[in-house]
Amino acid sequence: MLLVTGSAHTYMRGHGLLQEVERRHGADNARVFDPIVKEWWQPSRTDELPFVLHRAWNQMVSGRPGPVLLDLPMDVQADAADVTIPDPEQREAHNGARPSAADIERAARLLAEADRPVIVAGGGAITAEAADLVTALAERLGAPVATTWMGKGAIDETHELNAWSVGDTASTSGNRLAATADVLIAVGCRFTDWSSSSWRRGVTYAIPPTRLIQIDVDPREIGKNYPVEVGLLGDARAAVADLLEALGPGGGPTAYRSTAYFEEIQARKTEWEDLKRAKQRSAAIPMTQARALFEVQAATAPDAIVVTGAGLPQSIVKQNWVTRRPRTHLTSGGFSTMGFTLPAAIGARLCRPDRQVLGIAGDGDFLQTMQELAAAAMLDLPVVFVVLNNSGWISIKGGQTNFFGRTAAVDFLHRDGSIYSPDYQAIGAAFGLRAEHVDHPDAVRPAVERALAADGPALVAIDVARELPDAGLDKTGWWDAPVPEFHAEQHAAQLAGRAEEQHR
Ligand SMILES: Cc1ncc(C[n+]2csc(CCOP(=O)(O)OP(=O)(O)O)c2C)c(N)n1
Ligand SMILES: [Mg+2]
Repeated sequence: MLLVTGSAHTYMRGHGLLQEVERRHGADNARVFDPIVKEWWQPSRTDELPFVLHRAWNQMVSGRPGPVLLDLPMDVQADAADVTIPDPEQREAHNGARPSAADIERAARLLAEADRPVIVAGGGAITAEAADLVTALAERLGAPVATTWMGKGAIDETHELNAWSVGDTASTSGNRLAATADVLIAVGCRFTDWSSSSWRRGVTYAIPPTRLIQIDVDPREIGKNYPVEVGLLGDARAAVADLLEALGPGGGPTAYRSTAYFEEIQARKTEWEDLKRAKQRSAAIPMTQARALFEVQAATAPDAIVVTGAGLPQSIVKQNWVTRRPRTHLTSGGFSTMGFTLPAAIGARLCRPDRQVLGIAGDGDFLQTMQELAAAAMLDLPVVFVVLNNSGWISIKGGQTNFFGRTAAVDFLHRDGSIYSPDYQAIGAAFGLRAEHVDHPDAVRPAVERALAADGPALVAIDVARELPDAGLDKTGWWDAPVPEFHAEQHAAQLAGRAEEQHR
């Protein structure tokens, strides 16, 4: 993303202009973005722009792609200049980096000798458009593919080698298979705490003894959290293509389906699918979020784009939504930002007007950016906003209960203790959306079908459970959150887990 912001006139910097941040340096607004952009520019002259723009473009799209910022002083915007526009052909990096042939050879040998290979696909596999090759590698090796939060969609989740996700709110199958792999090949993932169960040995991974082949385009990721046997620095698509070539022909369903390993993969998957079915098919009222999502998905096309931001909906979508294609599961991932869902869903539909787009938000997430409904209404944009209403920040309530044994300030309540909820159907209608309210699981699917058929912005507000266990999700791993000493039991459990972490 190229962000363009307006800035103080160059000849007035530091004087305290309207909206200028100038405590430590004049026209300093750009530094607010400094930690989250790849690079930023603040040209002082209009004729600098061609030079700055080709650098900004290159930085934005190359290596690990990311946001860049152009902070443009008002006079630089207003001035005219005679410039020569550079030829992009002469300025852009066209080919992604490729790992060395020697490293590819070593990695291929390791994989060919592996008894229990596992592929972990992260967001990098999707960004590099490597999903089809990741699947081909899985089929060549008979290796299950486990995905991180950002990697969901790197393999069709109905594929027999899909092992579901890794980490704390993920899957038992992904964790068990990844933790018992002899060779693990990571494709564009950072091994974050959430997807690695805070690196506790044997929960999601055990590296070592598992031997790690790590593909990443960013050198600072190689070996960052786990030691590598082979680090493959380069574009994920190029690296996986080279590995496939080095491995040569062979493998495929006829070879892997007859192995004991394949049988075990299927057994692990069945265990997980049985476990999650309890909440997914639950008849409880108010309904579980997993049941609500199961019904929502039943109403949508296989290539529908689903967007989530934070809280339980974000994790429950990760666990329950069956993602068939890359770039159809959009999540704020490990930043887990409330308020992400609505604007991101609007952006998704603007980019892909040919797709169904559903923004699935908790009531807390929804309340942070619900004014964006006005944008959807003004653009008459067919997006379905699903509000999973549990009258509170119930994910935080779950965390407080688990870690501290008590809760505080997480329920939306009146002063007399009764539950408070805005009328979300009325909010949708007030903004001009087609809006419905649903409180029975059987009513979800038809309501979403009607919302999709409306071919304009629509909202479906669904009452979901707010009491555990129906309100919660299936925890599958471990997360290290320090617990105060005065909660003796939880404190001891946390220290015991911490003693097993592998992240130095
Ligand atoms: C901007 C922002 N503020 C605070 C948080 C911390 N936080 C994470 S989930 C959550 C509650 C989310 O509530 P809701 O969207 O209603 O989902 P629920 O867990 O209740 O289903 C909070 C406060 C956050 N992730 N992002
Ligand atoms: Mg909520």
